[in-house]
Amino acid sequence: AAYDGLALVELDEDGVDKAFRADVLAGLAQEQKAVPARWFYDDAGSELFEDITRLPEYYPTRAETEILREHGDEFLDLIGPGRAVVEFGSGSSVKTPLLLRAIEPAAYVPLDISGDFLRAAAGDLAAKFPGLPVHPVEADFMREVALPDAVADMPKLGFFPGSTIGNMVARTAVDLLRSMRGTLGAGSQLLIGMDLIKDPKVLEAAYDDAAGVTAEFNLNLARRINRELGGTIPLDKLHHVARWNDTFARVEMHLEALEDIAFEVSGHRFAMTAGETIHTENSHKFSHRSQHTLLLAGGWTPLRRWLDSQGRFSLILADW
Ligand code: AVI
Repeated sequence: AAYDGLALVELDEDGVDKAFRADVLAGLAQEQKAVPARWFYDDAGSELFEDITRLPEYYPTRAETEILREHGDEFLDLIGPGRAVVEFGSGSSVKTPLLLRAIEPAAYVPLDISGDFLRAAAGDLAAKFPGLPVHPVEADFMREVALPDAVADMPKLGFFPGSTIGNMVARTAVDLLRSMRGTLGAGSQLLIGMDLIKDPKVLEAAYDDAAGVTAEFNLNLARRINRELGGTIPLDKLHHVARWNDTFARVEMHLEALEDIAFEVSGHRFAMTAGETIHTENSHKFSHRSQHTLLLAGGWTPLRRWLDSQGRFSLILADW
């Protein structure tokens, strides 16, 4: 499911999401205009992200699925049976079953801020694994979460696939890793997907596919602003850009103005000159060393790293 998540959704009298409005108005007032990537994932955005995961250029989902499919025996050796698997995000219909089948867990606890996604994913999973206790928790996993009493005495395995950690700047990523430690407790393990630095052409293609699905995903954010916040952003004057930022080791997505434009959002006026951008996403990529540094800074000791057969993506097991 889509990652959604720093704050609980709060609606005002008009049914407008206050946090969305606050983030957009503050972000568009900055010198480098920016909107946090978590706002991509309305229903249309979540469907477009599912389409992205099937694109020929977008290798991360296939690469990580291959790792999960190939190394089940080693997961069982290193993780062992009888753990409660706590998934940060409500789970993918392909990746989660591969892990659960490999390690024979005692329970499955999906955490997600979106109750709808969570219930759908938990229901699918329960149908696939009839004997497995499933305890969905509707919560913002960026903060420490109290897990259900039913899993209190079980050792935990946190599962955070997809390199979603890469969508955060280092400071936020470390905060999240530390709150995961608090959520999972002493003796827990973490299995986390992290994408690797590679040829910028391959990276830029993964975020700017020939079919234009990622461009649509990016533009959908402006469409959402217009629909939900009374915006007048001229969508046909914005163009999708994905570029490798070597200094920060990340692919950045932006919406670039093709000419000078002016628009309103929630009654506030904004202008962009031709070539100016709204920064909409960071997707950090890692070296083996930077993965270690980030995990250690977050309080996790790396135990083992697996790569896909083409060495594009990694899955790392770490412990407390
Ligand atoms: C969810 N996240 C890990 C994706 C990524 O690769 O950073 C989001 C995405 N943005 C554009 N394409 C995919």
